[in-house]
Amino acid sequence: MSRSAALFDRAQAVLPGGVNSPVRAFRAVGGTPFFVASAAGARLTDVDGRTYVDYVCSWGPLILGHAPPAVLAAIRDAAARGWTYGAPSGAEVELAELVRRRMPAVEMVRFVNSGTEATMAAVRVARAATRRDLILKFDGCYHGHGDGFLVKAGSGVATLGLPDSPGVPAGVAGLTLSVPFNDVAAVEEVFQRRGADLAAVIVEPFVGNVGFIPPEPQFHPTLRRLCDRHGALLIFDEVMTGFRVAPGGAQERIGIRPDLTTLGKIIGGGMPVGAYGGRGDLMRLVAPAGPVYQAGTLAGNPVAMAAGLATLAATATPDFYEALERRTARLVAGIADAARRRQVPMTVGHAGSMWGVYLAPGPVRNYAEAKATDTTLFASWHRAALARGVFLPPSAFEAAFVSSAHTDADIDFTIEQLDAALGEARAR
Ligand code: KE4
Repeated sequence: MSRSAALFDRAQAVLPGGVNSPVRAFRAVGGTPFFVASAAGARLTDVDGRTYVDYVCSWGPLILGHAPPAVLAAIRDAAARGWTYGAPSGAEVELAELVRRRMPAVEMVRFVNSGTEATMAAVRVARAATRRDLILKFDGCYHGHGDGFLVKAGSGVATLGLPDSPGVPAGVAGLTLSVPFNDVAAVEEVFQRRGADLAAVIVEPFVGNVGFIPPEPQFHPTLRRLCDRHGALLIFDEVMTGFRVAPGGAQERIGIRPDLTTLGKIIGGGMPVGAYGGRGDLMRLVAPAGPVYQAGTLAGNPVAMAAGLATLAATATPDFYEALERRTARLVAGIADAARRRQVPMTVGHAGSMWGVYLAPGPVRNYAEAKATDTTLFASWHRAALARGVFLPPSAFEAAFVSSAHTDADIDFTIEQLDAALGEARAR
């Protein structure tokens, strides 16, 4: 028995499903999840000594790869001065000012400890500001595990095929409407019927929780126009896309100014950080400036702030993003070429260094179309790729990432191994 298998046996006795986040359990792709011993750069090493080129990148935070020296030094330096004060520190102000410089629509920001907290708080602000209760989300989009978001959610909920989630009161789920992503007509219909009751629309600008689905050109401008017309607020959930798809996130890439933005992942560089922010008039509603309550013991802690500052400092130039996008484009093109040569129907896409692959002719424009892709072949391909030292997200309903630690040689190796793995998967 491998060390990973032995650890997984022990883990299942004390951790639900043996993991601390469902998608890590490999339920959608089969097999036993590997347990990590260490990670550096673009690679993970498991407890059995196997090494993998990593395209999960901790589900998005690690745009610089694992344990980048500059971020490690910043964490060490901050920790040596104490790692939580329960009182304000300068690093929180510096990171907030940096976020505002990179995302001007975020005039004011509050740090929390996860993307889930950020989206929960952002919706609370929107409901307080509009005095309305309804929110509109999109099928397959995942905004964390807050009760109101577990309605036709993506990521692990989609991966495990859960009918949303038990434990969410009907009264709460009933305040969340959901229509297909990219479906302008469906959005117009909801606004026509319920526009006066809508507090906010919350959307993943590029969807990363049902695989990778880019927005169609008219989609976000329509959301912006309808929100303005009906007095609803537009929330861009940029937990995954923020500082990933462009220096200023998806809102810069798409050219839309949301009223509120939620962030996470990259702004903590792998330490637990989430954030919500946006228009000053809205954020001044948040306690203690205003009456909307939200709080957090470890929010803005100095080590997480230091890791976020060091990470964003290393991604501060357009050249950084251009080089990352070029490398991702080469990877994605190489995978698509392999599929074409093997006559395997495949749809690939990327925005910046966020990318995804569906085993289907495509196009894949929404959750229903993503669900209709060949997830069985994907699972087989994932297993074959893993055996060849390439770690893809263990679900067809997740996006993958490239970091600045992935070299051209890593990309070449990956294309070669994924090509061979596709051949093996097809043959099964
Ligand atoms: P966290 O609470 O996991 O920090 O963030 C929730 C969240 C909110 N919004 C978006 C757009 C997100 O992608 C996420 C979390 N992403 C998933 C990956 N698909 C986290 C991975 C996991 O659940 O283990």
